[in-house]
Amino acid sequence: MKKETVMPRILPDETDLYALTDSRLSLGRPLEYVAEELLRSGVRILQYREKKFPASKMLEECRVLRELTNKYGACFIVDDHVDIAMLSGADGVHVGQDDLPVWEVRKLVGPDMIIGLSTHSPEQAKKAVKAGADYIGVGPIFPTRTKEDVADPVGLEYLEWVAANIKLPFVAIGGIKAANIGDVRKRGGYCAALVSELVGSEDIAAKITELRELCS
Ligand code: TZP
Ligand code: MG
Repeated sequence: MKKETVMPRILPDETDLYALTDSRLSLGRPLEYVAEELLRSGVRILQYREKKFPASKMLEECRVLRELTNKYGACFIVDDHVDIAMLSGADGVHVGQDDLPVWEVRKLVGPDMIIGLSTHSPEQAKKAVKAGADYIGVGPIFPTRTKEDVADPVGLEYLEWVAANIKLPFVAIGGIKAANIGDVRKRGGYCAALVSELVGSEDIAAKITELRELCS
């Protein structure tokens, strides 16, 4: 009989770095290479985030990332696309304020799949708890050029508020780099999500070591 692998359900309160993919910022390197560099350096949550690819290509890439994350025992999350998350066997899906509401996504994905929700204010964070999100994104903390139509930076104050008031696991995101990750940590952000600083780094393993040293 084929043995089923039961993947650990890793949430942002259990790990320090959350990496997101972005082919535009990966210095022309293939997705598999970038993902494997992140995973072998100890990233335990990897999110697939591509805004402009056809669905068929996204599904194909997500299946590759599902295999890779399984190999490293890491959690795999898909941005926006509930269907692709389900078809690729991802551990979770991450939605924004303008995507399908969390309670509707829950009807589709069932009780076990992780649902992450981006939030930009205390009101949205409180609503995320009621809606049944498993974790929230808190940001953008700093200005960023990675995301189109990005909300205004919320600053470290909102992060601090979430740390003090919200019981859900949360991840800080937006403009986080080696230069400011220490501030994020000091203001209550244990888990930091990064795009350009990780996938855009020439030496991803060295960047991860540097980020971790800055937080210790
Ligand atoms: N959500 C809020 S900001 C952001 C997302 C996906 C982009 C963060 O990218 P970077 O390069 O780490 O600033
Ligand atoms: Mg979205």
